[in-house]
Amino acid sequence: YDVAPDSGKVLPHDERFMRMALAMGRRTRGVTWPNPSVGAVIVAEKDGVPVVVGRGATAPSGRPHAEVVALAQAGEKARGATAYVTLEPCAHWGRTGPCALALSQAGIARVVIGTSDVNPRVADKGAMMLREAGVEVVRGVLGGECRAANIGHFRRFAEGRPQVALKLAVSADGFIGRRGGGQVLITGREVQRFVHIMRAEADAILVGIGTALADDPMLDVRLDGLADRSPVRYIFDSAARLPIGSQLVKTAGQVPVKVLTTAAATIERTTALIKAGVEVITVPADEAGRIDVRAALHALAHRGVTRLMVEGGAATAESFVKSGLVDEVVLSTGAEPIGEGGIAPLGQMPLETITGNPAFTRVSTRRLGRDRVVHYRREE
Ligand code: AOF
Ligand code: ZN
Repeated sequence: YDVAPDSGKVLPHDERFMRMALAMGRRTRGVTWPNPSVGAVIVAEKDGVPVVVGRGATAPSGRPHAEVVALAQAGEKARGATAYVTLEPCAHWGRTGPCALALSQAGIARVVIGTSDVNPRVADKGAMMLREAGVEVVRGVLGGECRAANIGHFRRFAEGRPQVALKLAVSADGFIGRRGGGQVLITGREVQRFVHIMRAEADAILVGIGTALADDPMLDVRLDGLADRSPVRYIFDSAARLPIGSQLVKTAGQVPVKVLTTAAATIERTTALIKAGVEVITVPADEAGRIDVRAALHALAHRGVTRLMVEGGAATAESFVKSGLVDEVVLSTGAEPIGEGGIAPLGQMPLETITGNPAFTRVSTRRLGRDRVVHYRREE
């Protein structure tokens, strides 16, 4: 098909409105999967000044698309206006017609696209459909940021796995807990808040059975204004040991719980979990009998997950780091030491596997209360 260069020229204010579109898309991050969370802004000229006449984000569950929401808001003002979209408008017939067609039919004269799509049904076809309708098209404005905003969507299509962020919380002396000590508070309230926002922006969250047994966690989002944003909960549980009486299983009716297990699990265990409303997914094991990380991630992507947050514990974090499939690490460090009996965060691997690894770049460092949070990203 036609991959001729786009016709349009970049204008000085294009970046400003693309930034606004990025902020719109972020509003529904974590709740649009399997779709990406796209942002769209429609800008009309009024007395020579650009004015925003419509804004939209991909709706929860993935439809309607961002462009449709923004066009509905703009109404007649869309005629002759410019649309800013973080991702190439779709070109396929889904539950509704293609967004590229909706834009041209609404009279949009110019479309500024952050990045081309990776979905083969859309890639380059959306831009082509617009050009064929006589719409001026510009691509690549804040392209890197727009790609990063939906990196999970790109990874799911290109690599068959979600984007993986590993969250680690260590004490001042580098431990995640104390042996036999139950749940130890490592970081303060500000970091907990930050973690709940991260959870809200993830499609799915994953912990190992060790953590599930030791802490009996809920893994939900408990923040004002962010209710209904809890990610789907996955457990690495090679022998399907998750107790039927656990918080996770008891709340499976509200927020889905999925157990990733291996052929080592007994039929009795898996049947009991299924009866309790848990989805049981059997994946291959590695030589040590542990869940094969790549196979597990493939199963998640197959179910639509684009952004996964891994919350430990040590064995699970070690498996993920060993697999080489961790894309981001969020490391929070508390103010107090644990001392005797401390549990290392990555099992047999030193934390320097991440913090001292040139493949991981420190993208931000912030202080939250008495704690420090460092965000690392693996170079592409
Ligand atoms: C857009 N605007 O807001 C989003 C788009 O299953 P469907 O029919 O909803 O299409 C999903 C595909 O559309 C998805 O894989 C991605 O390529 C694109 N997402 N496109 O024009 C949007 N979320
Ligand atoms: Zn669309």
